[in-house]
Amino acid sequence: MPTQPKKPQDRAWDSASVEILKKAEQECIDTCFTRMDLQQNQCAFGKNGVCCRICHMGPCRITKKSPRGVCGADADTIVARNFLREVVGGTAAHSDHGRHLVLLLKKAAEGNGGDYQIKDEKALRYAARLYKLEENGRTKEELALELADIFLDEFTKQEENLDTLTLSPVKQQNIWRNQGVDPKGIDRMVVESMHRTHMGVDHDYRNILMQAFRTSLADGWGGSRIATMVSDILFGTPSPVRSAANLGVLGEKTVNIVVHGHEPELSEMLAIASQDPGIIDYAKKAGAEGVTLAGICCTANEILMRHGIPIAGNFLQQELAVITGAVEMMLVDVQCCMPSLPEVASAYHTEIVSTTDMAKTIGATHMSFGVQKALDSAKTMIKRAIDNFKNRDPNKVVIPKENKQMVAGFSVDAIKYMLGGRFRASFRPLNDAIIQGRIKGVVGIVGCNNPKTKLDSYINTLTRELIKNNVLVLKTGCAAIASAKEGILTPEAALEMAGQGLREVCEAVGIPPVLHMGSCVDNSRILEAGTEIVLEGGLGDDLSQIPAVGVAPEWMSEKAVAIGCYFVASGIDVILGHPFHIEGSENVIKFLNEETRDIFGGSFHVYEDPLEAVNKIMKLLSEDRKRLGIDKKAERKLFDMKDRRELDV
Ligand code: XCC
Ligand code: SF4
Repeated sequence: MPTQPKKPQDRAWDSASVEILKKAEQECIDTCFTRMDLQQNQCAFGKNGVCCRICHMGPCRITKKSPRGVCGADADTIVARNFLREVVGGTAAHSDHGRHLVLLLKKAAEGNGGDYQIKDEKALRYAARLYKLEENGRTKEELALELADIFLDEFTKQEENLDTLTLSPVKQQNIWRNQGVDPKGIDRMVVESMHRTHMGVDHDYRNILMQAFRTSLADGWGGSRIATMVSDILFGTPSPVRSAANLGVLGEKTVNIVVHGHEPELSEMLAIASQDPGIIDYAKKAGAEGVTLAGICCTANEILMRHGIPIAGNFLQQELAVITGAVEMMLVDVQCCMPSLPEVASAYHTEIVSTTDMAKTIGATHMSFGVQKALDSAKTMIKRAIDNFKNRDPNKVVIPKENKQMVAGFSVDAIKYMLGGRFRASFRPLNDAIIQGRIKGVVGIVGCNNPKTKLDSYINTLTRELIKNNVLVLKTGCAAIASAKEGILTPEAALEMAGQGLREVCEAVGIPPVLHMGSCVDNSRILEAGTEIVLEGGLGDDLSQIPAVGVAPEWMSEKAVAIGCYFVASGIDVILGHPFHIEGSENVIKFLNEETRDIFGGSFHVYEDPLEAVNKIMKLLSEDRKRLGIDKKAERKLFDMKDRRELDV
């Protein structure tokens, strides 16, 4: 463990972050990076998952000398219970976000949505068809209302399976049913898991871990999938859009407003309000050239995907954005917003504003954001930020130059359209490219940053190597932002960095080798893309058979744990850049990293070195390809492959 504090250049990959970290040092501002130094030698019991504080006979810690807690729970039980509770946290966060959107959809359908309307009727009708609603002759409001009620039922169902599960390949559903992990209502899964981890209930680590997978499925193929669908219906399905990323997007002469968090309701309105001529006028009267709206984390990804609003940074840059001294207001909603923000902001003129009653922070201004007068609320907030412009201290301002161009907005619909054109939108060209071996496989790189390792370093090293090896990369969340800052979310990047096969495909289609698919909940888009590949045919009949791998390189949140679990439960191998807090139980490790393979067709793998991860990924993809019979030999006999599949079915 290092005893010396790290140098800024050892903490972050991009020069903009390094520059601001130096500024923070000079101005003696604490950040998560310096606080991480103070947290060295983090608690080994917590790290190994063997601390139990589920009841008040404890807290109990498992050691060689005391291998059982007071109640008799051993390391396996304690580690598994702690793990399940993490999955519950992640599932609850994603799904509650989904619920908020469904409630908004319902209001909009009933005519009580204030400034919110059903923006994307095509997405609505597509969803209605997926859920087998009678469409003919019905208005979009009627359809939306029925759909909203179906979605709400997904949360409250008691004994029936989630309808949303049926959006997955049929074989996947059979696997889940046979393994007893098909989730019932989303809320029930969360509650049941809390019950099962109460003192004295479920003690069999395997049984507990299977519940973790079941709960995670209620996230990926439930709450998250619903969140994505409803966002698209309310705010529009993303399509390719140009934008820019990194701290350099902040304006020297404009009022800078940064949105941070996850739920798109407010940021959508801010995106609209920030373009309002009255607002721009107001900013000019305050001596600014206009308003720059930018984002951090997934709220940013939501408005990037739909409006091309630039990205100021990913998770570990939230404090750095404030330290530029150039941000008039940072609006936070839920998830991933550090409680340190008001403290950091107190050294500058930045006002931190919390916007939802379920998430308040000491030191932040609280401005409840009301749905009924959403646009007015957004304008009020922006005006307040403009009023704060005069307090900016030019002596404290450093805006790094760095800001890279990107193309984002790759919903599944957009990918289909890019691949096949308007009249024959389809995944066929992608499947063919995979079968021919021009693309070796598809890898989803997702998740956060973590100050335990250098910001973006693992993500960027891994991504570069994969595209060089002809792997098409799908990205979401802060991992996608890392690539945006790296400048590889552009079609031009394909020319420079991708291997020959991938380059040919990207050039023909006009897409970047790394596709930004959205926010954390939009990992459901990756599942959807995988399903499209299966349905298109020729690459197996469930997700475990297609050459695909998931990676969470620098993950930190409970949501990432849930995401990892639903990927594995969907048959997709998942590489972690650092392990879960499960090291205290050999049995739990073995179950998650090996036994799940026989159950679902995919398991977890831990690789702390990104290049070792690349080797493992290429090996996994090539095993998948062999099993499909599309290794070298089969490449020359494309059509035999199709015949073989028909025989298989
Ligand atoms: Fe949060 Fe979604 Fe992680 Fe980024 S990636 S740190 S969870 S913002 Ni989803
Ligand atoms: Fe200790 Fe058992 Fe209570 Fe956990 S549940 S704190 S192991 S007595």
